[in-house]
Parts: sequence; structure tokens; C-alpha cells
Amino acid sequence: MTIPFDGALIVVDVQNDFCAGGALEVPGGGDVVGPINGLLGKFAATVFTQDWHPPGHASFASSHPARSAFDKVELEYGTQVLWPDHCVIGSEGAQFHSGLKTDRADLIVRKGFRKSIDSYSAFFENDRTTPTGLEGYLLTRGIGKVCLVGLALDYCVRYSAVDAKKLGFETTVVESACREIAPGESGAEARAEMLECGVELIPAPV
Ligand code: VGL
Ligand code: ZN
Repeated sequence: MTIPFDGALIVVDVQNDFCAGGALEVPGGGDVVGPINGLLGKFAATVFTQDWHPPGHASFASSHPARSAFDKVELEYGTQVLWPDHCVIGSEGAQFHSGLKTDRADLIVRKGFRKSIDSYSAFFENDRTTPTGLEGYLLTRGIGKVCLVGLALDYCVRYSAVDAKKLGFETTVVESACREIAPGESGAEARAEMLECGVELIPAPV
């Protein structure tokens, strides 16, 4: 198990709303900044993703009368978890954590900007068919391997990793540079699914 430095590092959603005091705080979210900064600059390509929702987004509980955050609802494309309003376009919560060395990004992929579709994955929106364009970017740069880090392991990292592997990229996740929303629940399920798909989970850089 080695980190694929000849591939792309994909830094997922290290934004204020997922860190301490944020609207959708991931426990220990800000702790990923140090480990991620330590990996930046070591890969052939570096991509950051940024969750980027318009006000009134379909994934916000506030858009569904009589529903609460963390409820599940059926939308046109399937089951969707409802979240507190987060990462609203242009807001402070949507900005990257101020400690993250964002200058290292070759590309920033924004996702979730269509009002009626959420997008956990860096590759496809939650309808599982609308592409973000990242696959094409990596392929045209000749990149065949990806290494994922960031927030949250049980949602955006998981969906990105599974899609990357299914698209044919050799895919690794560095767990020490990730945090999860619900460790015993969706976190455990996420690890199981990633392993099942052939994603390599690396505990920490050596
Ligand atoms: C995320 C829930 C909603 C994530 C984004 O980055 O994992 N989770 N939006
Ligand atoms: Zn979101």
C-alpha cells in the first residue's frame, strides 16, 4: 500500500462549514488541514473540491417544510439526506479553511451548484449521471491514479472514491487526512463499501 504520488491528490471539501463552528460541523474536521498540507506539492496533479450550493438548495432541510436536518426524503433522482443550510455560494462557510494551502491547487471543482441536485461525488452528481467534468480533466492530463483526502469520509470522500474506482482510476484514501460525520454508522458503511469496490484505504502516510 503506497501513496500514488504519480497520480492526483483530490482534496475534498475542506471548507469552514465542515470545520469547528461551521453549519455542518464534522467532528475534528479542521484536524485534516495539517496532514493535507503535508501531502500538498508531492503529487503529479492537485485538485480541490468545493461544496457550492445556491440558497434554497434541494439538500437543505429548510427547503422542505415539516422536515428536519438528517431526515431522508425522496427526490426525483432517489433518496437524499437533508442537511442544515451549508456551503452557500459566496458565504464565509463555503470558503476553504484558512489554514489550507490552496495555492497548491491546479484545479478547483465546484459541485452541488444545481438547485435541484446534490453532488457528493467529485465525479458525478447525486442523480449518478450528471458529470462534473473531473474525469475528463484527469484523463486529458494522463492521470490514472487518485488519492482522496478531506471531508467527509462517509459522504463526499466515499462517493468520490467509489466513482473514481468504477471509472477505472487506481484509487486510494488516506484515512488520517479524513474525518467522518457519523463514525459508527455511515462511517463504518463507507469503509465497507470502499473496500468492497477495491478502493485502498491507507491508515496514514509513512
Ligand atoms: C458533504 C453532506 C452535504 C461532504 C457535503 O462534503 O461530505 N456532506 N454536503
Ligand atoms: Zn453539501
